Amino acid sequence: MGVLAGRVIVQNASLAEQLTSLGVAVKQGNHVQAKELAASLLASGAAPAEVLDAMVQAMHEVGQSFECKEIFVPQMMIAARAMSETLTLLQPVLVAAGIQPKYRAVIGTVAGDVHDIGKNLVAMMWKGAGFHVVDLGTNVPPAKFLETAEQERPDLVGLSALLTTTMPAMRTTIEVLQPVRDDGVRIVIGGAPVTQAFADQIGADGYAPDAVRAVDLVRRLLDIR
Ligand code: B1M
Repeated sequence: MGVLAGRVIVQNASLAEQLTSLGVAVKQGNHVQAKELAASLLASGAAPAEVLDAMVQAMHEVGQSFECKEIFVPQMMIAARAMSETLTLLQPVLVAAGIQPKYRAVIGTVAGDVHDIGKNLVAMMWKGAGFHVVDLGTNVPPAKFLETAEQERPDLVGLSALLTTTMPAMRTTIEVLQPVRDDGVRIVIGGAPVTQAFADQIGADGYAPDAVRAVDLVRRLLDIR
């Protein structure tokens, strides 16, 4: 691997080296390079899960650098953009492994919160698991969740929150969703500050710590074998 005019050049690199370069590109917020590397990795047969893991790890490190005040919001934003744009390449590959949607889900990031990378991953994994997913985006008011759930009649609604200050919006959203819960809609929650204890406290039907376990969770909840 060499660096030419600020660009990471990967020639005859091993899979591990390419994955490392992808992580570096995400951390640097180099979305062009990140997409090129992810496309090349997928074309050379890398497992989509490995490509995803490299980016998730990179974002984790971005968070640590932010906590240590080594980087600030703008750098965090460009890293997030690099990851989000690269995820669009992975999405069809992950979804291709799925089957015709038999189950339906609505997902969104709760009111006051604009973090969407983890939520997008969960949505993508649910699609990959064969769900039809309606993604409401970020900063979603409780009434919007209810309106969509009434229209879509999903099997489940997923709520994501990344800020401790927006966790209370999960409780409010669950309360507002009571009419559809009475009809059997399950509510699952997740996000970095969320825990199983919090999910129990606010009466969610389930909690998953990550996107992979979010698939296991909904399969279990809906008794999908
Ligand atoms: Co923000 N931010 N951010 N941020 N940001 C965090 C969350 C923070 C922990 C950083 C830090 O201080 N270390 C901190 C929160 C502290 C706290 O609440 N205790 C923080 C802060 C403070 C803020 C601002 C307030 C900063 C400011 O403006 N001063 C601001 C808030 C804006 C708002 O929402 N109102 C803000 C803004 C931003 C950006 C816009 C710059 C950007 C978001 C861009 C975007 O999402 N499009 C951003 C980012 C990128 C982060 C970090 C660095 C990375 C988040 C991320 O994408 N992680 C984050 C630090 C960190 O998490 N270490 C941080 C990767 C992603 C794959 O993981 O989202 O956890 P995650 O998702 C996981 C699991 O949580 C789980 O599965 C996912 C995949 O495995 N999961 C679910 C998520 N949702 C789920 C739902 C489920 C199940 C599982 O079921 C439905």
